[in-house]
Amino acid sequence: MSHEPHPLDDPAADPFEIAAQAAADIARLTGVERHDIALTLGSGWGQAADLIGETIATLDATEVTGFSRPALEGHGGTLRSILTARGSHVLVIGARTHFYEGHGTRRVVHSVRTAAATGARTMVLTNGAGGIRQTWKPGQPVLISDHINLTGASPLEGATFVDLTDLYSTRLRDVARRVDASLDEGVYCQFRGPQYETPAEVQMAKIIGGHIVGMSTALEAIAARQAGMEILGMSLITNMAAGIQATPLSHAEVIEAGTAAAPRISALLAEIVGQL
Ligand code: 8IG
Repeated sequence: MSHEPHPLDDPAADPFEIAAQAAADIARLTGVERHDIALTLGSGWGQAADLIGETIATLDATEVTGFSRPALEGHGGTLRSILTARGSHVLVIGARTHFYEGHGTRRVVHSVRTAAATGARTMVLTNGAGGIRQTWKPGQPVLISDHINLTGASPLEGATFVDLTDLYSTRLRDVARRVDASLDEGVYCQFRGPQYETPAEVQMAKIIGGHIVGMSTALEAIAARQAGMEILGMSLITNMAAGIQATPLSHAEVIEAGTAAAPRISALLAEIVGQL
């Protein structure tokens, strides 16, 4: 099957220029000149968009430069512009590209760079993930306090030395805990995937300081920091990581935990976004 060439696959292309074009597409198609907050919705978090505010426009991501169809298969693929009660413009990204799709980090972080180019200063990254902490239960949302990038990859190119201290903003985690004081937090380990970890890999992640295992957020957070955004990361623990629970992981179980938790965590996320 042949596809149109993807603009980000041209090594001579400037990914920030393509993100600027995408942001111009979004401004034109939504009629919203600038966005203030961007929100990427991962597994289980999808219903939050309906609760955040008034939807100004919904775009098919394929209408926006760089969000081409091949990168979107199975991922909904919409971008929504929402106006909150406080008057903030929120760009909701329902079109994540995962590193395991094999198209490289430029495509993985294009949505984040586009969000920054629309003007967003705050990036909220959500995901579904596995839990290492014994006390966590499937369906529980947790804050990301830091990450360990085990992908061996980076969205940064060349000698781009970006500081990652307080990557997952202490201030924004405090805002989230003002909405729900019971929110726990942990260190997110990004594996390449798409296979889930072996129990030995989960033990390794635990020993090196990880509490959450996932396949998406670390690379996106690095790009968001490079773009100067303040980041809030939240994981929905959809399953105990391999070997932490006695039974094998099943994708159906992951989906089921996400579906069951969706109304509660979506309301929580919408309330937090309303406070940002
Ligand atoms: I949902 O257990 C979900 N995503 N790496 N491990 C990794 N990613 C995940 C997991 C998990 N569950």
